[in-house]
Amino acid sequence: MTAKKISHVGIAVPDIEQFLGVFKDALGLKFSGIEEVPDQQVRVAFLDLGESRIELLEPLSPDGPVGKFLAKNDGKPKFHHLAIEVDDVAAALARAKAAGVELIDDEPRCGAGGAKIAFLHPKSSAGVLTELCEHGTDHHK
Ligand code: CMX
Repeated sequence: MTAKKISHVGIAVPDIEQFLGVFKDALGLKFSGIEEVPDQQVRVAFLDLGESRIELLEPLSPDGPVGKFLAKNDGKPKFHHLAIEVDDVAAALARAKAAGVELIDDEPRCGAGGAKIAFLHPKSSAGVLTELCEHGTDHHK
C-alpha cells in the first residue's frame, strides 16, 4: 500500500454557491464542477490546486455527517477533513486497523468521482477526520 499525496482538503459550508467565489474568483482556483454524493448526503464542489484539490461540502440533509457537523458549529463553515490518495484503500484500511486506528468504515464506499473512499475516526488520527481515497487510472486526482 502506498500513500501518494494529499488528494483534497474538505471544507463544510452551508451553501456552496455562497463560498465558491472565494476560491474561484478571489484565489483563482479552477472550478471543476458540482456533484451530489447521496451515499454521504452531500453536494460537493471541487477546485483544483496543483496536484490536490479543495472540496466544498454542502449537506443534502441535516441528518448526514456534514449536516450534523455544521449544526454543531452554528451553521458556520469549517475545515472538515483531510483526504489522502492511496493506491489501494482496502489495503490502507487493513494497515490502519492493524496499527490500532479506529475505523469509521470497515470497507471502502463509493465517493465523488467514483472514487473508493473510507474514513478513519478523528479520535485516533490526531483530531483530524481522515479520508483514504483511491481513484481509478482514468482520473488524474
Ligand atoms: N473533524 C474532527 N473531529 C470531528 C469531526 C471532524 N470533521 N466531526 C466530528 N468530530 C468529533 C466530534 O467533535 C466529537 O468530538 P468530542 O468527542 O471531543 O466531542 C467526536 O468527533 C465524535 O463525535 P460523535 O458525536 O461521536 O460522532 P458524530 O456523530 O459527530 O460523527 C464522524 C463524527 C466523524 C464519526 C462522522 O461525521 C462520520 O462518520 N464521518 C465520515 C463520513 C463523512 O464525513 N462524510 C462526508 C464527506 C463525504 C465526502 O467527502 O464525499
